[in-house]
Amino acid sequence: GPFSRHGIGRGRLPFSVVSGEDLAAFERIVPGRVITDPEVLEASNVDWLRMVRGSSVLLLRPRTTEEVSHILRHCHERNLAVNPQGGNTGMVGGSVPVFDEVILSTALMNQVISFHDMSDGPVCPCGCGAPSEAQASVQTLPAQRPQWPQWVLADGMVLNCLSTLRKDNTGYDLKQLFIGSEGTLGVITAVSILCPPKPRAVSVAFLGSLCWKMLGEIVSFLVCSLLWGNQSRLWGQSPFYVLIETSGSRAGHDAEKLNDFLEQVLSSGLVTDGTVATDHLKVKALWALRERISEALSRDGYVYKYDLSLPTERLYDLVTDLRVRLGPRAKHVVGYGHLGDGNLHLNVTSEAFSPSVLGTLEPYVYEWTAEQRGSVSAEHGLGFKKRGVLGYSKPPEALRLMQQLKALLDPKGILNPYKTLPAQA
Ligand code: 2HG
Ligand code: ZN
Repeated sequence: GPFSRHGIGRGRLPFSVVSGEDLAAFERIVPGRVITDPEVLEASNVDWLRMVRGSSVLLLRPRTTEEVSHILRHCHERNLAVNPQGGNTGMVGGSVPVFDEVILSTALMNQVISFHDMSDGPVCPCGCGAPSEAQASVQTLPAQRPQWPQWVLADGMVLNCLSTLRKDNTGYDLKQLFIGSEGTLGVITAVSILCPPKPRAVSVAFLGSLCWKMLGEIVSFLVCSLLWGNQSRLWGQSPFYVLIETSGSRAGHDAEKLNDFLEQVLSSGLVTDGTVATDHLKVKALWALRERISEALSRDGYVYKYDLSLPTERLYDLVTDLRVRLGPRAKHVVGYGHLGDGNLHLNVTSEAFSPSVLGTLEPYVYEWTAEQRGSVSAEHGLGFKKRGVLGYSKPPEALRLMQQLKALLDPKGILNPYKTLPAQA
């Protein structure tokens, strides 16, 4: 089960168990949105990768910050553990319960509260649908920069720091503390985001290259795959692929710049194959090739996932190295990700879960990453699966401070227990 695979050496902490009285109390707080039907709960108990599964008997669907506050006040008083859940799209088992935590879903908190046209972008609550809905209603790019949030603390206290100011240096920057906290310090119920206007011109280039190293100099997204050779005629010819998107306000000007770039990379031999799109549907189709890699990997077998920040020039070394180390025990060793950010998504697949493959990968991958002074979680967080490896990327003093902050903000430890921070001895 997930415990041995993810090195969680302990059982359920002594939280209360949901009672009939609790259900009645919740029914008063969120009438008609207290879900106990096991069939409905199933989708919230399991992560989308179907690798981590909890056994919660209760899902609550608040619509307002006030409702979240009342729910948490009750859970705090009753010592009930809570699993805050957004879109449940996490990669590290952070968004589902581990045992019987009450699932607090923000799915219905999807209304745009206000939108400031000329100034700073919309303010919207943080329901999982919010960014795309906000985007649809105001024709902007996806949220580029979260600004100031509002959140509810473990005991139900509401902290409203919502504002559309671009600059605010009054005291500690509390919002940073909640970024990466994965629902262990509070529940974010609304956020102000700055949305730039939708660009008038978008071009996407999808290029094949013989050499990975050279791509590093010029691009922000790297896709490498031999796996999906039959997904499209574009795949399978080159060992490496890169997807580049440009956006701007003048189509002619952008096309000229992109063409100059393409001419350069083609004549230098960097790129051997490729296509360019400005048409909306073709742009979407090219992005789908990149965006569906994760899903394709899930169908290939059991997946060992790593999300590493590494110096760009060493990014791919780990992939080739592991192909040798794992040999035929691995079906595929795939490296892709966000090259411009130095972020490698290292994915290894095998026919079924194998302790020997895991033993070759760990702690090797983490030690290798630590030696490069990289990060063992670039963007996916630590959640349930990676909570034990935080120490590879942060010194003991930082870990201790995180534990102290957790104890200060959530003294009973009811918020997303078993997640993010290593289990304390
Ligand atoms: C992506 O960039 C996601 O596609 C998922 O972060 C990465 O599945 C993965 O390893
Ligand atoms: Zn990613």
